[in-house]
Amino acid sequence: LEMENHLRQSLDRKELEIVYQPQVDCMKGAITGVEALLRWNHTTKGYISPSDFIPVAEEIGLIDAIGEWVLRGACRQMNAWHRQTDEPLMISVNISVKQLHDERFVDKVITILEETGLEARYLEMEITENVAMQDKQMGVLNRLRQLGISISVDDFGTHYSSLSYLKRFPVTKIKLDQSFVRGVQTDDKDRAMIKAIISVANAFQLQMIAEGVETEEQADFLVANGCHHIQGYYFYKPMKPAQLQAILNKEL
Ligand code: G
Ligand code: G
Ligand code: MN
Ligand code: NA
Repeated sequence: LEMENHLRQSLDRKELEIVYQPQVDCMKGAITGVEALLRWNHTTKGYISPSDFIPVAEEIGLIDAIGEWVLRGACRQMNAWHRQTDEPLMISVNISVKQLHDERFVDKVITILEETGLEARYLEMEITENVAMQDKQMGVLNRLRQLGISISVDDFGTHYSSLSYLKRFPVTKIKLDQSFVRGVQTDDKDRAMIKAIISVANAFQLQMIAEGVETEEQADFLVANGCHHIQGYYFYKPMKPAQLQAILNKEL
């Protein structure tokens, strides 16, 4: 209950913050996108992980407001970066399935794109497979796709019915969960799973990215097997905008 009350005030108190983690295309040797990741710097408790407070936000009906705040902030930041470079990066924003239940969601997204100036084709929404995803939410995803927004299945392979999802959903990308990547050097089954998921991505003509890549061996294995988009500490950790800005200034 205490967390609920604090969470309700976190937006007004400016305790929420967005950090950005680059996504690298190993073939190009360049950053091609960044994922926006929410952080809560609680006044007394310090840093609280989104894994802990997003479920609370969903439960108390605060996810729409928080999600909108993240989306607006991330789009605004990316549009600012776009004005400084010739090679525009993609911005990936995590969207809770609960947000898709809001019938005004698509209109809010359109408004945010207009307000921030970001073109829809540079926005990707990362959505985790979820039982709450029903036909109605698929309609929402289709409308987002029609606007030119990309849809990525986050944590792919860890939840239920992954394959039937891909058949039914208008997705553009699979995001390989870090639990598989962690086993690259030690677990035959994880290696087999990664290869299988890469085949699935190819068969469905979907883009693919691996997350949680921490070592050279993991990156090498992924690239050798056809997954060359990589996100993970091996390349970059999530960082504050100013720090990423400095990296982009050097790179681009
Ligand atoms: O960045 P970190 O590893 O702490 O994130 C933990 C979890 O929180 C991840 O599953 C991530 O998808 C989720 N998360 C991070 N930022 C957001 C956000 O802005 N919205 C939602 N819904 N989830 C987020
Ligand atoms: O579920 P989602 O993909 O949104 O979560 C991404 C989370 O993974 C982020 O919170 C980010 O902080 C974390 N992350 C990103 N790269 C790495 C990594 O290389 N190792 C670990 N352990 N976590 C990572
Ligand atoms: Mn994500
Ligand atoms: Na994930």
